[in-house]
Amino acid sequence: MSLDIAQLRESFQKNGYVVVPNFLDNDELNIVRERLTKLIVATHKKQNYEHAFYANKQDKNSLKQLHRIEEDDFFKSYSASTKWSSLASALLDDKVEPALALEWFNKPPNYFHETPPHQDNFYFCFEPPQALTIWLSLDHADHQTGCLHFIPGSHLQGIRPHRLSNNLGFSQTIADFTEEDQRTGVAITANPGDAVIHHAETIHWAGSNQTTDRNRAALAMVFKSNTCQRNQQRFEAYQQSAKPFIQQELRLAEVVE
Ligand SMILES: O=C(O)CCC(=O)C(=O)O
Repeated sequence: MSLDIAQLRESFQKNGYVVVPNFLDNDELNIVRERLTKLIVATHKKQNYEHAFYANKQDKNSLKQLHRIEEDDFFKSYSASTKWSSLASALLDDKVEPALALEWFNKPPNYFHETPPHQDNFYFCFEPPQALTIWLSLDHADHQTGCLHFIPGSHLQGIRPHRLSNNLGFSQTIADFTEEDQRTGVAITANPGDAVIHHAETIHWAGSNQTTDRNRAALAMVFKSNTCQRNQQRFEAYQQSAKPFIQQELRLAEVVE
């Protein structure tokens, strides 16, 4: 596949997101899916694994998020593949470190979980904010299953105030999010194999999955440029603010048990 990198970079830098259709061909996509399926089956067997988020602990089909995927041997080497880092590097126009984190985001059918509006760098605390996420669509992400929405250019406006969210798996949401923000969001539908990339300060969210029979899964990889560092003070403040949420999340898990 040949990519017009200059055009992708221009669009990413202007809007704070860009889509690369068919970034993975079917063969590669199937390998990633098979490996994820194995990892998910192994996860179901673990008791109270803290990096797995079930909408309902009694229902393994309700798994909505899996963090620390990079700890799996296959994904550790897969995430070091230059296919991903060269795309990240081209868009940030800088050298990047290997992927920092891999997460599986799912919206299982019959659970109506939204992704609240947020900016990733509120959690990452990178300065300067030279970081992005490549979100590889594993299913059809559309208006029914809950596709991502981005506010174009919001990555150039700084970090908005965030507050605790009541949403399992996403501890924070933008505190002063308005209807106008909602209206400005651009919905990004995606097919399996498409890469949807967003800057760490782009405001984004996703609706809930309204279907009864379709998953909306994606594999997300986070990259940062070599030149940016985590601001430890900000990061500790964020962790402090997220503490009540973790307790709340445990309570939520008790309710659904
Ligand atoms: O998949 C989703 O619904 C959320 C993804 C997200 O927030 C992210 O990749 O930063």
